[in-house]
Amino acid sequence: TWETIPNQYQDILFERCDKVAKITINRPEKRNAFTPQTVNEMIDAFAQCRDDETIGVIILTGQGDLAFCSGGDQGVRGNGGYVGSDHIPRLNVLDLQHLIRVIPKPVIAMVRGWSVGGGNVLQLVCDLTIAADNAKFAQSGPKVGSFDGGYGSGLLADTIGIKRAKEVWFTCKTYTADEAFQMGWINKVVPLADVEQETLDWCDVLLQRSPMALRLIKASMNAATDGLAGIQQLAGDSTLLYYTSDEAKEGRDAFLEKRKPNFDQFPKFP
Ligand code: 1HA
Repeated sequence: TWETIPNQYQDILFERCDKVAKITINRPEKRNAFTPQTVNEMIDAFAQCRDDETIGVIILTGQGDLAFCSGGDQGVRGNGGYVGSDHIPRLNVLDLQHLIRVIPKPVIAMVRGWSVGGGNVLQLVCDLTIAADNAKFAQSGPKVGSFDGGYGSGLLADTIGIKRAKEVWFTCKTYTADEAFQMGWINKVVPLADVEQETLDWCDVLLQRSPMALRLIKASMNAATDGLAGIQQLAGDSTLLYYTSDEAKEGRDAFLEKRKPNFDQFPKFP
């Protein structure tokens, strides 16, 4: 059973079940389209999950059976981006995509119904995707006057191949869950009624694995695609591990004690 994590969010639900957090876009009347506010709330919730040592896996999903997410809310699209109460046009979902890439815990998209446009890119940047058999996948940008040439294109090409990625974007056609599975776009398709249990079963498996190993595999697999920013993430993980070593502590302690560090005592592995 899910318990609500205390929050002031308006557009999302934020819940946990033991070590699993669930972030649910809660605008079903708009097929879970996002506004800058929705995105800011998701960024805040993901950041909380990142800091919370007791959370091991994060599920991203949409409220109801009809949609995971239909992308940017076209009703608040102004000139230059999506506009919130501060009247500033934003494409802040790009910040959320990046956060999902670098958060050092597995993120699983649980997809029911439509996964479209910027919503489908969110699904793509998640580490794993479990879909219900009613899921439908599409990029709609060239139909509605938009495109995502970042992760939405490059990571899609890495995921399903260049020819398929161009087909998806050029035609804007819709793919069934089974078709998406065949293309290597998603990890698993199950009957709608089983999708949450299936997702939780995957979470249970991941929670039995070494969190540091999962962290390093995620960073390693993202590094090439993300270029120097990806190397930064992976290198930051090396720094983290190095800081836990006696060798690194010797450097810090010698500085604080105003003496020369003695690094000779440490092994030089081949
Ligand atoms: O490309 C980007 C970006 C690129 C770079 C950087 C940032 C980006 C940020 C965002 C995006 C984008 O997301 S562009 C793509 C925007 N999304 C779409 O083009 C999908 C538009 N929606 C649909 O094609 C369809 O609604 C649907 C396939 C998701 C569902 O169809 P269905 O089941 O027939 O329902 P429908 O009647 O169309 O929709 C139900 C209600 O939800 C409608 O409102 P109502 O008439 O009841 O008042 C509908 O207008 C609303 N709705 C659905 N999607 C959106 C939406 N309202 C606003 N924005 C939506 N995206």
